[in-house]
Amino acid sequence: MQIDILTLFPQMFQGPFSTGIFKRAIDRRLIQVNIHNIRDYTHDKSHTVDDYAYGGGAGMVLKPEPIFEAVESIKSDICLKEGGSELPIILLTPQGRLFCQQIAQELSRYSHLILICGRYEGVDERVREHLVTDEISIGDYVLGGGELAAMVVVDAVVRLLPGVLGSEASPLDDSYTTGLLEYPQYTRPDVYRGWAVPEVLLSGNHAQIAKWRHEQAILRTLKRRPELLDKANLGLEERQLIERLRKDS
Ligand code: 6GU
Repeated sequence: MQIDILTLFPQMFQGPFSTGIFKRAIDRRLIQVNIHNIRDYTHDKSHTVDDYAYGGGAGMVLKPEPIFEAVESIKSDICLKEGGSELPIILLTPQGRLFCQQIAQELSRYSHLILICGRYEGVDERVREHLVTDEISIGDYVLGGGELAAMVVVDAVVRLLPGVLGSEASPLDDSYTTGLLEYPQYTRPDVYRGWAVPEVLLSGNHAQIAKWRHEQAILRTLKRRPELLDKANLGLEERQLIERLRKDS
């Protein structure tokens, strides 16, 4: 997958993309990440990227020209390489659709993504109307800019790509893929400060362990995020278990 990110702060991406699964995925050529400075697509002497809002009010608005030109330049490179495949152009903004695991899965199916990081008080509306194909928000709070949101989106998408995680960890078992929060995990020592690991996990009985973990996942989801259970993919037995747990509590 090729990911092009447009930003006014390219240096923000240096840390995350040079460590951990990103670095591994880049080194193994599973992803190619290009960071573009929007300022490089200005033509005036002072490299102006923003301007006052028409109609007045505090705060600057990102100008349309450098953003259009940056996207068009990236698009023409991509078209030369592989023709007319569908190319999402995503604006990161608090006004976008709320990011979730399902959107991560949807985005992981494309061979290219273009992400535009909004800044300041806003982006000229013509960028929204005539350039971007999608707008994403990562939650109901306001960040200084779309950069951290872009990193969140890229992290969630990249770990779904084949070969990015080691074979030992499957993204199919994740919370939010199963629709349930994860069960409690333990490692050695089996007793720490008098707190023992649940017996069943030491039993070697894999069927019992799987059953315990599944029940714990349901219990934890019921306690912490009950609204997830309505959407989770559960069978009759599991629904009955939930009903019993709900009555007991
Ligand atoms: Cl994508 N951008 C900004 N500036 N704030 C946000 C956000 C994005 N998602 C949640 N808050």
